[in-house]
Amino acid sequence: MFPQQNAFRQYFDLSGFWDFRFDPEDQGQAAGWADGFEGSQPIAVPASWNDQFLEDGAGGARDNLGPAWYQLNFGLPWGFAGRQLSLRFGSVNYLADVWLNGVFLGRHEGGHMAFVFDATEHLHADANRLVVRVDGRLAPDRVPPGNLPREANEGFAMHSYPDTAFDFFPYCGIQRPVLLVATPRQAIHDITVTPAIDGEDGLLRVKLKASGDNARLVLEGFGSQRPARQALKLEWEQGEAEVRVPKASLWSPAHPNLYRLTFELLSGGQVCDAYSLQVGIRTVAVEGSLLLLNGEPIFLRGFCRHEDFPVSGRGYLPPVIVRDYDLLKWVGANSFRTSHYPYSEQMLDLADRLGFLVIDETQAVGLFFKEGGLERRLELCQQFTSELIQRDKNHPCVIAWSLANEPNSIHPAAKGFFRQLYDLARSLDTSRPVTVVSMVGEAEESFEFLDLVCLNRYNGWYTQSGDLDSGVQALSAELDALYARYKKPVILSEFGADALPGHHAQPPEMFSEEYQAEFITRYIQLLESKPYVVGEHVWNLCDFKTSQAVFRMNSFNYKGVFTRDRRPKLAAHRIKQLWEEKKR
Ligand code: BDP
Repeated sequence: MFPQQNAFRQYFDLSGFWDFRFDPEDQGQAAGWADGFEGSQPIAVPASWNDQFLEDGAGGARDNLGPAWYQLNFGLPWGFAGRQLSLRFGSVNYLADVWLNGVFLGRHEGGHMAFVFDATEHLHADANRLVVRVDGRLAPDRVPPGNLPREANEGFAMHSYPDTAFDFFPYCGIQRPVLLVATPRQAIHDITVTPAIDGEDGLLRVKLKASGDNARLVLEGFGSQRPARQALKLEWEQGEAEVRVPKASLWSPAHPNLYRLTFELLSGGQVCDAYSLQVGIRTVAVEGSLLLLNGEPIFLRGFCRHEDFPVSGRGYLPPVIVRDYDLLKWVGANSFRTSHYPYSEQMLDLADRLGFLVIDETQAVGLFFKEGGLERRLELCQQFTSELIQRDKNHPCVIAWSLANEPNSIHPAAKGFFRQLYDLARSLDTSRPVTVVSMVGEAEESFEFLDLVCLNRYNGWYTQSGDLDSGVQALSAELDALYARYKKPVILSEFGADALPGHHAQPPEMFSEEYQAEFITRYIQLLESKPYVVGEHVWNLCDFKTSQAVFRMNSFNYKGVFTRDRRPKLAAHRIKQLWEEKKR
């Protein structure tokens, strides 16, 4: 549960300038840095470390993936003493070890995901020292993987420096805020709200875990309606209830109506904790070749993006989030996928408010199945899937879970691997479709059990290069075959072409703005002519940084329809026009 501020809860944001140093010999722990270290330089938190410094040691700071150490001294904020206290990290990439006042609090593996350590017994009233060792190195037994032996990637290996098995820069560090959190001793621990629709009414099925005697719910709706109250009985610290919302205002992209549902925990007849959620009443379902929102067919128009910006890297940057939503609105999008890792919780809160349909993806990108270590990769993917669903389950904006992007799943082991992940996702949430975003097409046998067919295609770019006619023709045939075989709704989850901003060619030619605009136009026209296609996500909203490689000029992927500093290319204007016409 994201921390809140109310009469019972408080949090303090530890963002700011911390002390930082690299640990090239990996001797920091032996040298006692966990208790505090010297020889540091200031660093901004949250942000990736890679683009904050020009130099550090022989390799330079940019390509130095750690280990590195962070340290912060702070006093306990007023009002925090006597509470349950914890430290919450929004995202540390990739591996974090955390010490508070010399005491080891724990380790978390995997970036892009929040994790919490209890700190109640270890915080001092006056001076505290928080130390974090961060290891962002690439390895075959990490997810996403890197530094793979050449044969591991079944021929798909991209050779780049740093050597990622994925196409974005492996930014590392403390990339989202670190919060010091105070909660009551008797508290609400977990809330699950699943919406349903019954005629004109909405239903909110609520599950609560809390350590009090009993609880009550307060639902606030629109303007004049009075808040509705309802009791919720707890047994063994768990309780369930169904809240009926008469004549509900449903949530949708056109009308992102949100209710406010407050949980009050009672102990000895007194309220001892409270937590409020913004909830949207909407349903998602797959029926035949259709994707339904609130029982009506819906078509996803939008993009994939990256958390990526100059200097801050993958760091949490609120103005860029606002700008990106403005770009999405301007161009007429209603949807995006969190390629290729979970985005910040704040990004999803805004998607709820602004009415975007989100395919929420784990960080399982670049998976391979040939080499050893599959068990470990499965364990990590299971952890990431559970963490994602636990974190994002209450967002109305999230309409599907994506378990992975472009696994090299022509290998026979892939199907069993994804069957296990699919079953896990389904056991945690039955209210949303589950998918894997594939590049292998018909050979992706997991499509037999996945709820949506998500395919990435670059015909006219990586294949049929420069020849859009043949590319689009081949795509059309492939989509038909895919639907004929699996009979499920299809989303073209990536398609796009690099365009160097300011480079023009008529007739259109690869890498020109005209070619990108033409490529996307032809794809959109094709996709919207196929009744079983339910979505189109252009790759990518903005240009973004990658590792160095011969196929990545300036270490950028230029498939953005906006530049990295968020200016439109020709394609953005073209898409805006196309999607405006569709809406009419
Ligand atoms: C797709 C990947 C994406 C890449 C894109 C590209 O899913 O991460 O950035 O290709 O090559 O295969 O531009």
